[in-house]
Amino acid sequence: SLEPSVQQLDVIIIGAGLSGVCSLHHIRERFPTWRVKVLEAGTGVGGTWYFNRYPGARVDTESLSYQFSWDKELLNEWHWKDTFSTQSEVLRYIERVCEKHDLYRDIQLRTRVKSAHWQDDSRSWIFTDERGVQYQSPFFVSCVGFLSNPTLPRIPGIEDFGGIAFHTSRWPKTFDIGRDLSGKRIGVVGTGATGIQTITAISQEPSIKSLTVFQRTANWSAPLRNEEITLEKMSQIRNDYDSIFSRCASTPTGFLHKPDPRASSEVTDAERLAHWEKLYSEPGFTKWLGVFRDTYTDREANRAYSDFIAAKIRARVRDPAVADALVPKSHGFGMRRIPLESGYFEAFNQDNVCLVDLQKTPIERVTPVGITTVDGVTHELDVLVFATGFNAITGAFSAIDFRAGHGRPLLGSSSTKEGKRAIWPDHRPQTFLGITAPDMPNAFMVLGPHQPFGNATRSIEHAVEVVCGLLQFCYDKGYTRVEPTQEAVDAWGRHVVACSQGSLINEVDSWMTGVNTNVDGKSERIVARYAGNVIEYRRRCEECKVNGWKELSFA
Ligand code: NA7
Repeated sequence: SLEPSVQQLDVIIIGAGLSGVCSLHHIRERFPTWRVKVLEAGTGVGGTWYFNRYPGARVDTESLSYQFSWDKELLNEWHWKDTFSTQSEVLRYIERVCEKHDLYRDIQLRTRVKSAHWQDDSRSWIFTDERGVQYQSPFFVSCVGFLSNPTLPRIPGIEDFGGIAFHTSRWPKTFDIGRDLSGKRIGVVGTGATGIQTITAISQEPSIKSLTVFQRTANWSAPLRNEEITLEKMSQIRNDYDSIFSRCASTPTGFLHKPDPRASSEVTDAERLAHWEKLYSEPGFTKWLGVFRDTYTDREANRAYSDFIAAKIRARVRDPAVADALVPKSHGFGMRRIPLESGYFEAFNQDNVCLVDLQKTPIERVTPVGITTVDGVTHELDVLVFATGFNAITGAFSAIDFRAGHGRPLLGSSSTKEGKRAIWPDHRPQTFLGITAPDMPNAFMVLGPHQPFGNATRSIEHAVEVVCGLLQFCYDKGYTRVEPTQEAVDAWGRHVVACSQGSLINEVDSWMTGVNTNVDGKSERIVARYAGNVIEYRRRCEECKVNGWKELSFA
């Protein structure tokens, strides 16, 4: 039986990042009398933009297309200082949204949810936080983020390190690069998007003693080409917002960038080269997404473009052996999410920056004084930074103990746990539209597995619209229970897999294909995200709505 102190709500949202903030605003607008509450682990709002404070953290989607489109007043008021904003500016923006719409009154910070139990008789979820406080509500919107559960590498001796060590997404608020890294020997493990940003920023800090980069897999990376946005430019942009958002709605990934409709083989050598040079000279993801349409389906087309980018890398790095180690060999350009950089390759021309190629000399162990590699060399370090990524997509769900419909856990090994099969065995998601999951009644996900991630804010706004539509449908019809049919879940799963066929992106290990060597049960590639076209995804959501949500069962 429940303690009387259980807080009663109509909707509980977990997470106060862009997804949670957007959900709270829209649910509140639509159902003004409902009691809605956001539970957030951090001491502030912002999610990804609250936690990732490492030096160099910056959004590499154009800020203009990354902000919310629904607050016209704020669009007119906000001056983005850069084409690609720093973490602190994005965070200030999210805080401003919360202040402006009085969202803070329904956001409870410093509250980490530990468990979520579905109650069949009362048709509601009961959440328990770290302090043991309970919250009950019929509806639940998960806004836990798809890159929010950081993972440390499994390296022997990691706990023995005598200096300061932390994961990039737990960079201490008070740790100042100029003051606290001054005179220090710093090591960074990991060269994904985060590693590349932070390595560049740390290398450019004049007071550091040295920087050692531990690279397991070289990643393709290309120039961000950030620029300051002047007052004058900003007022032009403001007049253009309608076309900016409608352009995003017309591209396959929600970004401003569209693939070139031509195949690489349809153009002359000179035209091809001219197009690549143009892409390379432009800001943002254009060099990843503006490519010829067959770049990620045709190996030969991909190899040619990869060679073009490799030559650019080699031209920027003085030592040919270091340049060679920085050119990826394991995969072609764009098969993983492309980190964008601002002087990354030039960092390796500095005398105080050293690259350790873990393909040649793997790490043997961490010791109290640094990192020892298998060649017997000890790299002495004062500060060790792990830019080792996240238990992505399903990871944040695994931090909450779900007891869902029929008492099933959400995650777990494929073998049964106390006779209950996990809904997503071995992190293999089962969903309908990525918004609902079987045996998860009345639970909706924003940026959950099987959703398109692309330009995250564009995907968030759409998912929130779908969730609000579903809540409205239940409200209008008086339904108090909704979940997808197994048939719909199976059909959607087949569609998600079909969409990923033929794409080279799905043939490489990365967080996008569900692989993380530091997490049990994540050694095999799976299809965990919707790799199809955002336009098709929206069309399918709309079709379901128009047809009265036949794929869901209501009671
Ligand atoms: P990523 O892209 O997952 O990168 C993690 C990096 O850490 C990558 O270079 C890994 O090498 C490396 N790593 C992980 N474990 C180890 C161990 N045990 N030893 C050595 N190196 C290791 O995470 P990010 O935070 O950079 O970016 C995630 C997303 O956030 C990004 O795509 C943006 O969308 C925002 P590996 O390649 O696995 O060999």
